[in-house]
Amino acid sequence: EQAMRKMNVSELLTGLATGGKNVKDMAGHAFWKTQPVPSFEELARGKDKIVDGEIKKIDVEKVSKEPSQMYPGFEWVTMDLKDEKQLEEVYDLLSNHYVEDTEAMFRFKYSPSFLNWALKAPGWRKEWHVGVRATASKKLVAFISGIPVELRVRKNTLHCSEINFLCVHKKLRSKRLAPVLIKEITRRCYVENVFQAIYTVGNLLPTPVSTCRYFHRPLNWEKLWEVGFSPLPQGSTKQRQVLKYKLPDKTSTLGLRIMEPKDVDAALELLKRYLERMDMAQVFSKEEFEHWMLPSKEVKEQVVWSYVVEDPQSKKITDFFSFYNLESTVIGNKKHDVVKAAYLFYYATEAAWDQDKAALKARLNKLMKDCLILANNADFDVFNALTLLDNPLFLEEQKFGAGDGSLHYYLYNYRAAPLGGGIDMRNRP
Ligand code: MYA
Repeated sequence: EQAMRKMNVSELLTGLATGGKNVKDMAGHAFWKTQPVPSFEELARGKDKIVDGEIKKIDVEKVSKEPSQMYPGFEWVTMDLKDEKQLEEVYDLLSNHYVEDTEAMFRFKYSPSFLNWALKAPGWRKEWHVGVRATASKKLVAFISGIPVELRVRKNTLHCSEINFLCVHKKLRSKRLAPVLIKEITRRCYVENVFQAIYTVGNLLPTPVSTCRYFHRPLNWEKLWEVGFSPLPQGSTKQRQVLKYKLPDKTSTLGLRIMEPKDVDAALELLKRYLERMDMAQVFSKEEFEHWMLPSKEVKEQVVWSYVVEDPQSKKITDFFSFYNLESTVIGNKKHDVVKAAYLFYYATEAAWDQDKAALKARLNKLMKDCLILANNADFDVFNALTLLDNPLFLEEQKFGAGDGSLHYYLYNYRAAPLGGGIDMRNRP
């Protein structure tokens, strides 16, 4: 009965069953129960009773100026990611020890170019790139990072940090190092007068403000089948599956082209208006928009792809979409080393203001079909998207299939009634 009650709470929270995985009550979370995050129980009492706002007032004077004690044999280090060697160390740690699927078939492989992009967003501070080294060998064994982000949650805009890339070497797992890293990055945020954070985790912890599900659209079905990602449905054949996912070579939207620096103002304006419809969204400055959407010319491998639609008559930018490149290592497969995945990033369309929802749906389907074609032509194997923004309007029609994974969205030191009206937050890892 206890388990049932917990299931109901998480279902209530997320609208999704957790399948009994990772379900513990607050008392079972020795670390999280000490942190300024809402408890499951609080939510179970009724979301109508929740008033959005800060959980704990932080007195910066009382925040320690020094890092907390580290376990014997290990030491804190602030990583300097401008130094290519140190960037490479973070890359090595993550490519061997970062997130895997539950069956350990795939592991995220963030390229150094990707890490540069994700960790050096405008306003980044090196103090928020926190590492742990083994004192004797100086080997990097753990990492956690933050970048600054302006986040609107309903009507309130928060100066947040976005916490990501928490990773502990496999040999040091289950030794309570993660809470030490989390407390240290928290301290480093507090001393900079940042008292809230956003983060996403695949596991259920106390307590998500929203939960999204992963959807996958095969591009190279045969390879996905060979690596064990896509099953062959009963009664189908390989040829039929390949045919099902076949895409044309050419896009069909009139005026669709690669986004250029001259489009930034118009595309940002469009995105800002579009995101106003969401309950939670990043508030982009121009500099941030350029950073996140315009591919850097300096990097070895391209990380982000952005396109606009320029109306041939009016010359107005009517639509915009983007996706990013994140490979996964295929663990122990003879034929393939990596799966090349494109992740849908931000998009916006004038059709969002059409009174008629069907018009939005039709427009998004047209745009996303072209987006899939472009990703396919860029040699991606699979196209991933979450159930956020207006994605549910095109996932099925564009032949996405529901994945096993969910992504929970969390706020630190901020209480908010569960978000139903759409969220923007990009597909963080
Ligand atoms: S999500 C990606 C996380 N990384 C991975 O999954 C990579 C592979 N796994 C690992 O490297 C380790 O398993 C990690 C845990 C490091 C994840 N978020 O040290 P432990 C809690 C939050 O014995 P380990 C991302 O990067 C766990 O519930 N808490 O465990 C966003 C337990 O606490 P409690 C987590 O397995 C990160 C305790 O830690 C996570 O050796 C956002 C166990 O510690 C997790 N992903 O190491 C972090 N995993 O007993 C929060 C486990 O209470 C940021 N735990 O249940 C909060 C905001 C901070 C800034 C605030 C500023 C104002």
